Amino acid sequence: MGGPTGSVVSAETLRDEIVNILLESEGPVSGEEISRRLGVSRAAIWKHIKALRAEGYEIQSSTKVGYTLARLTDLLLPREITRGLSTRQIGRRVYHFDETPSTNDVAKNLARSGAPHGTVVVAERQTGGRGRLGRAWQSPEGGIWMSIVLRPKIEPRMAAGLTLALGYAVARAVSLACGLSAKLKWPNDVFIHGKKAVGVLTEISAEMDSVNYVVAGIGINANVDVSGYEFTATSLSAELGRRIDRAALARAVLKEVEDAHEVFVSKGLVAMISDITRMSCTVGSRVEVKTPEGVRSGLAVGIDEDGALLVKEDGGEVRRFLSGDVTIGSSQNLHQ
Ligand code: BT5
Repeated sequence: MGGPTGSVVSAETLRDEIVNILLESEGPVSGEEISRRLGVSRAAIWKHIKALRAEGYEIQSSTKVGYTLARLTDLLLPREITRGLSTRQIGRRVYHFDETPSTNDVAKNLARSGAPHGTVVVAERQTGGRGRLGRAWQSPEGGIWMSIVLRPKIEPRMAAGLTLALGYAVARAVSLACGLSAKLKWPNDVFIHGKKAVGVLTEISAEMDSVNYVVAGIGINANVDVSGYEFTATSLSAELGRRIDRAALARAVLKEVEDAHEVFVSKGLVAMISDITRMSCTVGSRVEVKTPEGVRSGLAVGIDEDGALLVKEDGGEVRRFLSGDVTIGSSQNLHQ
């Protein structure tokens, strides 16, 4: 679209600008004023207002006084995520879908074709949401289904540590943004009051000695009704008794992921272990760990510098697990 100055401005940018003008204004803004400030015709402004309404923005209009923004959209549109985002790189580029099979697949394709560190893919619904080991992940409307492309300069053997650092970042974001006591279940599930509210699927592409990219897939049951699920789960809205601001939580997650990624890459997991252990509901509990080699059980006594879970088996021997499926039994409260 060409403006009167001859510059070419995308429809997306114009809509961003219109939302900003309406947000900043204390009262209604006339079509004429928006048209003058953006250098496009009033007819074009009207067309963009209609498009914004279709995206879920509640914009009132009166022929005498102009336009008023009564309510922002509830969709996780890029402009809603990036407004007020305080990160340097993560979330500076956001791809939004109403529906896609899996945001991790989209992010992996983008990463393969050179998408920069911090690229984000988000969807309102996933039709083929994935968990680990081929398991399905329920992804109806109201959740945050998001994948982040990361390009850490690390060796592939550090992947388990990064997985744990990412889980910690998401748990911290949920705690800070929602005021909930979120716990990290090793390696990267987030539990609230003993039920799973968030799952993280970390997928890695690596050579022998370097990582090409990591896709961190984060699934948050934000405003989701989980009562019909045949497994035990919870959502943030169920825990809080109200709907949450998904864009604000998405921003908090991006910020915490950026911070955790930076600490991990520059100082290693060792700099985060005490914080991670404090947030863990696994350490201090009796656990069963399922691995391809079989099931082992014992008391989870700690997490080491590689991100491995340390389990003291009933025979007294301490084993380390770099991956595996953990079931938590009774807590022995070792934190005190
Ligand atoms: C996970 O797997 O917890 C990782 C989930 C990652 C989902 C995100 S959403 C964005 C991105 N795109 C994707 O396609 N995936 C990522 P896992 O630990 O394997 O847990 C899967 C198990 O959790 C299932 O077998 C169910 O028992 C349970 N489950 C499925 N959907 C759930 C949900 N919405 N909330 C809580 N539990 C769920």
